[in-house]
Amino acid sequence: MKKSISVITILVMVLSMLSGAVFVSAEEATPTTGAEVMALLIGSSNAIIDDTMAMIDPDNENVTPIIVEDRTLVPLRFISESFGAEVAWDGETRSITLTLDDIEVKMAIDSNEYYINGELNEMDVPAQIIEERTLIPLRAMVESLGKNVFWDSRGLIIISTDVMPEADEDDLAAMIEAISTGVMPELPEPSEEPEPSESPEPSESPEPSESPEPAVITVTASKYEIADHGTYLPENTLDGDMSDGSSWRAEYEDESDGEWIMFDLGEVRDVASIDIAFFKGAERKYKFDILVSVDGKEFTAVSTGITNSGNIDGMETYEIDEEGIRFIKIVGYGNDSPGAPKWTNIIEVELLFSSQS
Ligand SMILES: [Ca+2]
Repeated sequence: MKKSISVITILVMVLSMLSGAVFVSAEEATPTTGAEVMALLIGSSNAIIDDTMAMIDPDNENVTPIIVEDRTLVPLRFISESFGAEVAWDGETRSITLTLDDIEVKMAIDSNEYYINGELNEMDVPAQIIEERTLIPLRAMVESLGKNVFWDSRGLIIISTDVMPEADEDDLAAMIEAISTGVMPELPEPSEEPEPSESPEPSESPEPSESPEPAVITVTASKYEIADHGTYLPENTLDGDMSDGSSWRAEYEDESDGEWIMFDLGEVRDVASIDIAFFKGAERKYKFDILVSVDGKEFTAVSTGITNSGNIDGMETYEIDEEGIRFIKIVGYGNDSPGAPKWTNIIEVELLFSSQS
């Protein structure tokens, strides 16, 4: 079955929308392996990274960008790591070293001074710890990373590797709404290449009526891992790549509370089942729930406390059999391996629809 993945990233959205906006253009952007663009909102614990919704701190919804002394402060580690930077903390001197490509930035808590490659710079307000996280002024953040920034008076902040053109008021409002609610906006389906009609033998292989082409599926998660060895984004579960590194993974920190990944079908559909391939599925049994929702707010449990077989590397099918749903959420509670018991690690997911809906 052909994959239908949301290829409209927020980057595209941003590129097509910003106009007449206020810009601070930092130094020429440096290429990185991290995100291209991020959107944040003052007072919100959500952030959009490329086309994925994430929480700044999944354990603490009080970690948000805030205004202090008329200056916007933003969470240093979350933003830095999302853009591929490394952040080192020295507890003794309460200082931070941020490394991105050939940039090295040094700063200290409660100090207004910071150094970009040894050159002294000054922040309007000092780096400070709030809710156990380091926050620094937005301008110092983007200048440290060599990024561009856009903001508006409603508290929307967009940090981008590329310079951002043209803004549309409706799109800005949609982004603010998305970050406020934690639900990605519905985006139009990208214009697809027409199916090749070259085949000399027509209707040789009729499409199974079981799986009509879905609308754009978008995926979000409670959290995900960015590490030196890989970036385990939720959209890795929809990329058709079954290799180990192409997975979403998240570690939960509280027994009572799993980590989730959620698929938004973009429209209400009848869902027959979901195929899930777990990392090391032939060795590990992962415990998880499957929930569904019409509106993305009220969820109904389809299965709770189930596991994969623990002896199959590859897709296994789980019944859903729900009509008229739009959101499918998998909540993971880790697995039975002694080495990494708190991790949920999903390589690939495929949804099967029961009828044209
Ligand atoms: Ca994958």
